[in-house]
Amino acid sequence: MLSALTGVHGDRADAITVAGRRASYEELLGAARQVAADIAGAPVFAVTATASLETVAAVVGALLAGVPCVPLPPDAGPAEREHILRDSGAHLVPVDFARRSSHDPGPPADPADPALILYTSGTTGAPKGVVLSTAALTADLDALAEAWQWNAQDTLVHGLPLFHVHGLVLGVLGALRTGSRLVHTGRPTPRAYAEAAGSLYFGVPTVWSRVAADPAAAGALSRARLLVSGSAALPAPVFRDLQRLSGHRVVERYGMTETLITVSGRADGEVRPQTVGTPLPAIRTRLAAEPGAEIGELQLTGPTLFSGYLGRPEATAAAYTEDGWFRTGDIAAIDADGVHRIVGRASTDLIKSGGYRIGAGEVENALLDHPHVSEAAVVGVPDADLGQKIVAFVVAHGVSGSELTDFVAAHLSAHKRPREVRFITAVPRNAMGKPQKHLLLTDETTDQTTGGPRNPT
Ligand code: MCA
Ligand code: AMP
Repeated sequence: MLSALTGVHGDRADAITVAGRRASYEELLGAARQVAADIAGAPVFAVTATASLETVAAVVGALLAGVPCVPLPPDAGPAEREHILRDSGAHLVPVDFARRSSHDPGPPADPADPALILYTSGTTGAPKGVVLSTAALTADLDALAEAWQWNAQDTLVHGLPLFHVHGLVLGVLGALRTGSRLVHTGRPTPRAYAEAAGSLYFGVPTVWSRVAADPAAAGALSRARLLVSGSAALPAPVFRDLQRLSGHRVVERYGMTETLITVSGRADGEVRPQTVGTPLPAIRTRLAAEPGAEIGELQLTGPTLFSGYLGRPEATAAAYTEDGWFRTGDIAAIDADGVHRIVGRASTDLIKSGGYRIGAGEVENALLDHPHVSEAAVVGVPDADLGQKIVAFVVAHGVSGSELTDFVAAHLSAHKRPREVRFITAVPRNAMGKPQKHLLLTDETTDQTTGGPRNPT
């Protein structure tokens, strides 16, 4: 994974820039060796995954020591944080980039061993730990490097969070694996993307939509080689605007925390809007479609798949078909030339907002922890900026919508907060008591659209 650290940029003072701080590979290796020494012998460790050089050193230290790393979202509230630490058994290890070691931590770990444990939401319950091996990570990064002609001549730019696959695996490990320079902009603002003057850019659709709304920033990206979008569907108007303003047809790729990136457009291929390209080498895909139907659940196999959900063999088994294919839960179509299109999700209880995957059940449970909330149903509503925005329907008295938003933001993490709270008199349910969420978006059940309750008590 780390062979490129001694490559062409081995002695560059600015091989890595994160949120304005620069480091050479030598400095990074020194800080990572110190982390490796600090965690040696531990079964697993956690790091507060701020957008910082410390997080990069922690992850490289994990690989050097062969100890899996759990990157903790920095704004995780007490409920989420305790869950992740308890579930993984990891202790938080502080990282100081100024502490460096020259001690070689020894031979690399077995590639089949866990390298990262990333927590991700399901439709119900608390997030599960997705165990990713070094072998899966390297298989994915090498396939992407080939598809995107990504190499040590590139400067990769992005500003994505360092506790998910997109920002951490592609955005950090990908740069280290290929030996490209990395500029992490701290936050993914259009201006920061424009100023970074990179050759290769990563973003979620919300980021691209904001870049497209800033013609000067989008125009500055015309000097780049390749723009890549993923984590959610890139809207066609954003694709068109970026082509007009930057000259680039943004390449889309598709993946999941559990599978890593499995399907992608290519730097040397034809790029069509609203398609995610073809399966990476060694990935096989199929659709579980009704006879005669052209769309169905996308299922896949290949070397980039996770090793399982940590401590949850039943959930892991349930994620696979009987004949061993991973069920993505995404509904797709495959064109005659093998180009894949993602057309939706099987479950409405997994929400994608700003590229973050958020389980409706987790937000509902957080709302129900509030003493004034008696019922809660959470849905994802189409939103021009975020793709979907979280809307919470609650039965509650004596509390305002913004108080509930703050409650969820503090309890879980800020990106899981409802962007809108609507007060209703009862959650519509079927005879079995199951919420009928599709009925919630009709006006009849809604007392009002935003803010506090109509009759606060
Ligand atoms: C606002 N804030 C609050 C509240 N309201 N904080 C606490 N309580 C509140 N009530 C704060 C936030 O903490 C944040 O602070 C600031 O306001 C802005 O809020 P935020 O929601 O973060 O901003 P946004 O502008 O809506 O974010 C858009 C975004 C973000 C930057 C695009 O959604 C993002 O980073 N998305 C990337 C998700 C991602 O990487 N997904 C990849 C998953 P402050 O500014 O201080 O932080 S991996 C994956 O999907 C697969 C493998 C794949 O295919 O890639
Ligand atoms: P996560 O586990 O956070 O990585 O989210 C994975 C989900 O993101 C997938 O199951 C898809 O629903 C969605 N996703 C990722 N990339 C794309 C894309 N290019 N187009 C549409 N959906 C995507």
